[in-house]
Amino acid sequence: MRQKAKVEKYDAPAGGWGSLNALAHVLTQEEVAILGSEILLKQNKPDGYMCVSCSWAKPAKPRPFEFCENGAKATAWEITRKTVTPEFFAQHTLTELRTWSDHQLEEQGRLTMPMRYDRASDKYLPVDWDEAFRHIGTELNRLDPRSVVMYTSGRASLEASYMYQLFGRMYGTNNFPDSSNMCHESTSVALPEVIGVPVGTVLLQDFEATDCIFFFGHNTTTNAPRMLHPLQEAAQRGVPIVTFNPLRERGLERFVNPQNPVQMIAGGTRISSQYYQVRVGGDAAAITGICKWVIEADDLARANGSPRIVDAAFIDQHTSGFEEFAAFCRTQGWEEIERASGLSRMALREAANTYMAANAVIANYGMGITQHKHGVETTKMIVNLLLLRGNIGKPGAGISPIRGHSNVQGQRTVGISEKTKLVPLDKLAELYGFEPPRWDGLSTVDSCEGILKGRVRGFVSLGGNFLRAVPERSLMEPAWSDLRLSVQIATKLNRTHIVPGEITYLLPCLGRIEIDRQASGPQAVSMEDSTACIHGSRGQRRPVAEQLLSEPAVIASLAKATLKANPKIDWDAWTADYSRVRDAIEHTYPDQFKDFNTRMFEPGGFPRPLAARERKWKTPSGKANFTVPKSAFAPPRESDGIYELMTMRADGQFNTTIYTEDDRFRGIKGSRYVVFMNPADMESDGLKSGDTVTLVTEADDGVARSLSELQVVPYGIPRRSIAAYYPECNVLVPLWHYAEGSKVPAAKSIPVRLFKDVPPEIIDAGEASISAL
Ligand SMILES: Nc1nc2c(c(=O)[nH]1)N[C@H]1C(S)=C(S)[C@@H](COP(=O)(O)OP(=O)(O)OC[C@H]3O[C@@H](n4cnc5c(=O)[nH]c(N)nc54)[C@H](O)[C@@H]3O)O[C@H]1N2
Ligand SMILES: Nc1nc2c(c(=O)[nH]1)N[C@H]1C(S)=C(S)[C@@H](COP(=O)(O)OP(=O)(O)OC[C@H]3O[C@@H](n4cnc5c(=O)[nH]c(N)nc54)[C@H](O)[C@@H]3O)O[C@H]1N2
Ligand SMILES: [Mo]
Repeated sequence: MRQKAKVEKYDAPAGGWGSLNALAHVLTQEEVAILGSEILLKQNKPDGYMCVSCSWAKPAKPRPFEFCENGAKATAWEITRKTVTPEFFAQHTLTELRTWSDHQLEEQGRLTMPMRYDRASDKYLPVDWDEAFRHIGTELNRLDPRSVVMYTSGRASLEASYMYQLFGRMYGTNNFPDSSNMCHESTSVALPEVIGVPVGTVLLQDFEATDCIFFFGHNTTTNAPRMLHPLQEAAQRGVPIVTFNPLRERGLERFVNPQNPVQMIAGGTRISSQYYQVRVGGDAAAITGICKWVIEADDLARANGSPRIVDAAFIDQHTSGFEEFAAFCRTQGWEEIERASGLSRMALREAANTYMAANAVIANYGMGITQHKHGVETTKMIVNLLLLRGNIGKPGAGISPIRGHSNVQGQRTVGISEKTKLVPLDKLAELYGFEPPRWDGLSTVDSCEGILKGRVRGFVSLGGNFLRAVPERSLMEPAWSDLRLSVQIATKLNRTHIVPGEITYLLPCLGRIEIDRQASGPQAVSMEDSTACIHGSRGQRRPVAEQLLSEPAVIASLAKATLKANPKIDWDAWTADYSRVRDAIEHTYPDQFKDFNTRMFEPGGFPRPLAARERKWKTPSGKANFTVPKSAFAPPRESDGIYELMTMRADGQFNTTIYTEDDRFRGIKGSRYVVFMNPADMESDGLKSGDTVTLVTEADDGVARSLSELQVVPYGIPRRSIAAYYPECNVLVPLWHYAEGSKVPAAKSIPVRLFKDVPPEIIDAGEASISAL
């Protein structure tokens, strides 16, 4: 039996005292005293370290405390003094550890020694670093580089990422999937086609100049809390904030800055001025409705000879495809739009009026847009909306994908990509005198498929928790054990580490907050935030264990152990002094990283040049492109008993890292095994609050996917939409259920059926096959 969750209505604003209490809880748990210590004062400051939690921009003039509750939690989690030692591994077999929860595993503290899996005892045994590198190098050389995957989670620095991709390409592979493949890849595919850049165009100062903010599918309260500051400032100036989200997310309603005593007493600021509970997956339809109102108003203005509503000069000079898009909007029926979006035409008209009244509009979005079957098209719909009134490439306006991990955007910038067209292969060939592979590598979904089919034989992971983050858990875990080689470079113990392949190494590394001392002295690293600004970061804390190596040092050693010597690369010199790696990055990307070493500590970071910010469109047409969606209108499947399940994060987690079992702002305490449901749906299914149900994925591919004992929580969510937590629900996601064009798993709308009494044969079919491993 699972522990029951306590469900309480959360009425307080986001931030405020609750924030400080929740933080104090994690700090006590991690046995670190960081409140009031120097360490948090250094977070996100030009002379400090860049937070390891989210990727939100860091202002040039930081607040005295430029951190949030969740950033502080992430810091405490990383610099905890709890450690996992060889004695710990001597006490526990991996079979035993596989019965532990994600929280229990990471809670043990920081990894301290390189370890190798020993099949005879089913335990990890300590190993010498040199011996580990030598053995891994030998094994890599036995494998076909095409069968080896080199995964990156989004935390590694620009320096580590650049070295990693270079190592991999010299070894002979382009198999560089990363966490972005499960995250904003829909953005990276959509934006180049329509505006000619793969990333967002806004800068922090645009939030000061904007007069309207649209917000789609992001839980800012929990996942980018520092962003609530610019939003709050905008709201205080009277800027309308128009939010589309199936759930009423607390911080998008009211926010109190916990560091401001006056606000703590006054009860905070409203954030959203208009809040639309769109149906899960209904954004493309909602945006079509808004655009339809804009086009109709513009048609009327044209007929009357009044000033145009759309920015006709911008559209003429800068865009293509407007007429086709306008015709598409005119022909869409209101009934279909209402059904698909779950919003009334009058609600959409209200949103359109707010949009039309503004001169400079920013559109933000997160996983609620990208992790859908039509995530790429819906991203393009957001661009259509902005283009109508010239809202790209002018102050106070632009598109703002809110990225996930703290350097996930930057890794793609410096060559972590499975797509060869995104990597300057000729340049790498010229600089380092080798012939890089020219074939496209495997994305995350492709890698999973390769593992399932036995084509992938080796897996090297620079951070992350691949097995827990990917779909199709019940098939992936058993298949993973067939890998010949698994190499995990990590800070904390997680599920992926305890499902061994034939040869398995667990290599512990420094975290970003730790002082990274090399031959030339303490090193700095750098990252790129969500607004494409590059920041330097210096570790502040003494490393938790002596044997830890930095990520660049681990990568350099692996490269030396695997590759033939190359006179054009001195891996030792790069490890000794990371500024040389930055020089190499600058040589590879001279336009993007001009004077990298001298600019990396500029307050606020230095912005990479982005053509779209200057209204230069590096698209095939040379214009910004309006596009007509081909398939974005999925009608709700109301009649056949199917629910659309979205999987999302709670306040007490960072991805697969579970700090606590609570989700404070949604009023959940003590268990993550809950499912949020519309009370009317509960009634029609004969369910009461607190009943437990089983979810079974609707698919006829012969794979049993189910998760049972989920506690029903009545919640304000559109009918036929339900919500539950990632990663627990990953057992329900079919591998083939992904965004068209980007292959981002469609984790936000999984078709499921819901059972109160479950036939015994399907009870936890998914989990059963995992424990049978
Ligand atoms: N503290 C903390 N910070 C984090 C993370 C973390 O786990 N914890 N993770 C980091 C990472 S890697 C990422 S990618 C980001 C993720 O940050 P988010 O993008 O906020 O991701 P989710 O928690 O999955 O929440 C998705 C949001 O979209 C809404 N949503 C779901 N479906 C739809 C839909 O169809 N339409 C609309 N309009 N909305 C929808 C949900 O209600 C929810 O508010 O956060 C990053 N920051
Ligand atoms: N169903 C469903 N699935 C999802 C999502 C969803 O919303 N729903 N979201 C997707 C998204 S957006 C993402 S980004 C992925 C996340 O997937 P990943 O990025 O693979 O997972 P994380 O949980 O962030 O990885 C946590 C682990 O990283 C390691 N780590 C932490 N810091 C460091 C470091 O500095 N160096 C190294 N080497 N290791 C470190 C620790 O060992 C920790 O256990 O999950 C995806 N999966
Ligand atoms: Mo992410």
